[in-house]
Amino acid sequence: MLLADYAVVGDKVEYEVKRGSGVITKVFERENFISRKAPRLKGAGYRGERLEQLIVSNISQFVAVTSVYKPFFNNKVLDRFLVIAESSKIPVIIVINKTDLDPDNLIDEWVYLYNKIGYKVILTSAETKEGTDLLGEVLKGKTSFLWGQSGVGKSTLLNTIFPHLHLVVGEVSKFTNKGKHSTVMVRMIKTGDETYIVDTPGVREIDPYGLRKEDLGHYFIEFEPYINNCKYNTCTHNHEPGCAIIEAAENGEISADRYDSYLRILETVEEDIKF
Ligand SMILES: Nc1nc2c(ncn2[C@@H]2O[C@H](COP(=O)(O)OP(=O)(O)OP(=O)(O)O)[C@@H](O)[C@H]2O)c(=O)[nH]1
Ligand SMILES: [Mg+2]
Ligand SMILES: [Zn+2]
Repeated sequence: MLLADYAVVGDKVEYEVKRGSGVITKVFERENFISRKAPRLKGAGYRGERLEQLIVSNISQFVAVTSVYKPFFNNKVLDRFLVIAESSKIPVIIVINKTDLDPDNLIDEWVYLYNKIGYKVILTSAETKEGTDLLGEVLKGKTSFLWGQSGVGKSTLLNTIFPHLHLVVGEVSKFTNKGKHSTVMVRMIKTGDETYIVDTPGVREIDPYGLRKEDLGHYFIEFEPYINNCKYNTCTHNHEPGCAIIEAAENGEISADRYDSYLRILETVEEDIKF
């Protein structure tokens, strides 16, 4: 079920103002949009299919923000963001923030992997300002949507690049290493000529919406050259004999971490979506 009949940040709309209050009368067709499965309500039992939750529309790039530490870099979460971006056909770049907390550059292994697959990775530190000029350049002239877990530093990075913004930022818990959800709503802000940024609240749960299991492999972009070599054209690259993806994962051509992410997302697709 598509919950598309309400306006989201990024929509172009017509509205009427009557006695000081505005009413949206029309939402124009969206060039693109990002959505996910609506999170389960805390305490609510599992009840059938989860609805689609629209997050933002009409963006030119998706900036998946992560951090090396506080919270720890989580490749599984990042891979979910990448799947959402790919399935929405929106260009995505990866930001890994807080490099100041990684003196031994342990993150380089991941940077190498994502670069090899074909993603642009920008290493940043709002503390030392590493990479922030470069990120500023990448944002220029675009409408960029920043998404990531709470506490990775989305708002801090934006404040560093655009000091006049004064976005609220929050501490990361010493006990759990998790952010405290300082940003509470999705907001699009104009920061210059033709430059818009969308700051968002950190996400806890991130399940792509509306994927078919036989399509998921196409959203892992490095799987693409192998997919046609699978024996069955409905292959879900899970258990099927003659699967070229499984073979490539076994011989190291496809990273074991990425293949594992694939299997985990596949499980959630199978669990919820019934066509
Ligand atoms: N050491 C270090 N700390 C940082 C860096 N960037 C942000 N922080 C800190 O991380 C904490 C969380 O930053 P926020 O900007 O609020 O994170 P956010 O991603 O916007 O979090 P939500 O709004 O909750 O989603 C703050 O205490 C920041 O000072 C960095 O590059 N290095
Ligand atoms: Mg924030
Ligand atoms: Zn296969």
